[in-house]
Amino acid sequence: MTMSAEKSYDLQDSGVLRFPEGFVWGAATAAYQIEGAARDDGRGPSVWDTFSRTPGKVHAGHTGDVACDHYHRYPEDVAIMRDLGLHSYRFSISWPRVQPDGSGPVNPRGLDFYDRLVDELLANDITPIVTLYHWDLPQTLEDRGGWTNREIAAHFADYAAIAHGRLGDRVETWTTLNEPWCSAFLGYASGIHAPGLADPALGFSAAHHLLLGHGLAVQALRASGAATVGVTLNLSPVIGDDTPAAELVDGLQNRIFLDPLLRGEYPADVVERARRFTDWSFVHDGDLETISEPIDLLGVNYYHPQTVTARSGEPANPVYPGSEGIAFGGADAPQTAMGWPVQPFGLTDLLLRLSRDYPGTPLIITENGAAFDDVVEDGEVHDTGRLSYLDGHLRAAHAAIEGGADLRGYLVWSLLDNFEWAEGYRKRFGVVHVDYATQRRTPKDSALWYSEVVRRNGL
Ligand code: IFM
Repeated sequence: MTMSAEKSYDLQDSGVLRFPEGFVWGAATAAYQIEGAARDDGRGPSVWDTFSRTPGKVHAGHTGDVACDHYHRYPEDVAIMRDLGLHSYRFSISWPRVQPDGSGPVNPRGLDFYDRLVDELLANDITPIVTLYHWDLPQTLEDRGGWTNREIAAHFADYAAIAHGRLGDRVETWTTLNEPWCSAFLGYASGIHAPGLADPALGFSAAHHLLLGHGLAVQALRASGAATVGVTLNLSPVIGDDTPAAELVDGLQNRIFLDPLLRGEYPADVVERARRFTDWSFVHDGDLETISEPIDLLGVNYYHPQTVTARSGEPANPVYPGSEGIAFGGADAPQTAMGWPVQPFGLTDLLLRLSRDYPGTPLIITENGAAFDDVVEDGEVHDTGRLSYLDGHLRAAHAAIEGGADLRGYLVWSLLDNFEWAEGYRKRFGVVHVDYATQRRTPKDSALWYSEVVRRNGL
């Protein structure tokens, strides 16, 4: 889908907006970003342990060794969510905590942690939503080729069954992957994320094996009796006056995952463009049927649209292999601390586009939020930038519901400030501030405001 830059919605109207009854409000996190306890209770090493120790890969050499120490402080974090009135909490399970080598022996002490966390959530009336994979691949599997090795897909399905076997009596909603685009194209095509490989061909093969792992995991979860199964994608509408450029980037960002998952086919234009890197021989007969196994829920992570302009001589953006001749950026909008434009209308357009082009799959916003340079003043954090970002995006989500999108919930990214991957701890996305020296948590103004939104089920 492409959009013209002029398109916008009236998001300024501050009349009362109510969300549908039963709308799910919550917050999201991920294991490596908050847990810490990297060597506790038999956890195996992950690619992010290795990558963060590789000089020059992560800002200031930060690692997830301690992070928010959530592994030990989870009761306090659950209490914060309870006090905010959140309905739901999306967290990820660390594969190397549960299966230190990614296949073979299970580590019961790792599963015990998630057992305790789920019980604590339920005791506080908070519904758990589990993500099975949020980027912390067991290093042993990476040593055998990681997501570029087809064998990993079956290992992932085994791990899904193990996790469901322990938690499935209390957890209803399961998502397989978080943002496979990042795993494939930041991890294997551009080297920005772990494992730090930079080869476009590997990016496409990793994308396919992630999708195959998802499909096999859906089958494994269904066989174990999982009630609701889905996947989370990071999707960005592409804005540009040059239609072919915008179409190409839309294919490389969005349709490369949406089409196989929800239509059982790779988009022809993406297949053609990628032929300069790969012959696609990693796609075997029957794979697309597995990948398009029906799902109950599509998780949408939205932060900002992509603005693109055709510009001859422009080298390819390594995260979009084959994108030479296209310049990225230049949106006329305020920016967050990540340098990302604040353009809430993109969320409305995205949700309506999903409803139109991929009908029949309920949607949930599994991440939306913003980093700002927050400071604690007299025990308070006046994060007006984040508050207005969230306000704008909730209005945008509401507009999409009014336009017919089947949106079931909204999970803010993130509950806590945390390890922002290659950016280390310098970018703060939390609605709750974390002082990493003391591990003190301070709900920001945005958290208190969000709590009111949840209470009123509206704005
Ligand atoms: O922190 C990340 C998260 O792990 C995945 N989605 C985007 C967030 C902000 O960059």
